[in-house]
Amino acid sequence: IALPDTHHDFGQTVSTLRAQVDERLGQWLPLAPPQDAIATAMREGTLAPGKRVRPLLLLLTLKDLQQDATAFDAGLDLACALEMVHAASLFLDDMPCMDNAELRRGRPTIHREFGEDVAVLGSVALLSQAFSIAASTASIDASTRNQLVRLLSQATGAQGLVRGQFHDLREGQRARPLEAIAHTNRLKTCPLFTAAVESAALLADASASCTRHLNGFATELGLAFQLLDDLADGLSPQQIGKDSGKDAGKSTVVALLGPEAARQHIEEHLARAEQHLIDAGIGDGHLAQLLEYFCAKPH
Ligand code: GRG
Repeated sequence: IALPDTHHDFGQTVSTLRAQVDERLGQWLPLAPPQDAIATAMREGTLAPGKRVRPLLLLLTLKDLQQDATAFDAGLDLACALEMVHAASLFLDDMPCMDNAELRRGRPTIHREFGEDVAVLGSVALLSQAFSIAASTASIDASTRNQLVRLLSQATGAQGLVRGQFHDLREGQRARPLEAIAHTNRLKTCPLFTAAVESAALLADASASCTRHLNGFATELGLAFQLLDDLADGLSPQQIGKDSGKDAGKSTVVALLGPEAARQHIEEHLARAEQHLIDAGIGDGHLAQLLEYFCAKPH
């Protein structure tokens, strides 16, 4: 008996969702006449080939919670808002005052191509656009929409990405114990992961217990994802392009314990993520396949 090729099928699902996200992003992003550097940077930076993990998390959660086409359509808008916040954060993260990177998604970083002024202004414009999209989400009641906007705002602001980034910048340069590194990783990488699944849970009107387990799942996946990112960073052109003064010697789990132990930690996070899905009652759905997909094909 031929077993279904689940990875192949799931790979198709992922490709289709990415294409849908990119099409919708293309509709939301400003059309860019060549002389409009801000619009061009917003468009190119956001549509550049990233993995679209945060949108995938939102949309696959909706699928696992058996949502219909109307909810999926609202989810696509929210997925775009999340990806725009993520892109905005990458514009800033790559700047000389932060990680000082030359390359992002295989292309010159925004400040290298367009200037630092455009990177800052483009980032602010992307954030503004993201909140406008979230506030305009169609076909949901006003109270749910308010909660969705608040969720995105909390994931982004002084208690979310901004806090995580500041921790990373200020603490990441000195030697730290494992717990301190894990704390920074949780602050900087998990907020948009948890916002993705919690947005889907809100759209689906999921139970408190299901939402709690989805949150646990996204946190564990985020932690695994950051370790994968650190592992890949050691080899990637991005790292080679980075200013040695800024980013070399950053205290990551990989730097502290070595790649083997980091891989062990990744496995542990992924196992805990899987358990959360089982506890949420969706242990054999799309999100579970996403975990397998990550193990088999980390990046
Ligand atoms: C909210 C605009 C704004 C800024 C907040 C700069 C900043 C402050 C936060 C950046 C936080 C940051 C860079 C976290 C790292 C997260 C991470 C793993 C990035 C790489 O994400 P991938 O692998 O990238 O999903 P792709 O390119 O695939 O999308």
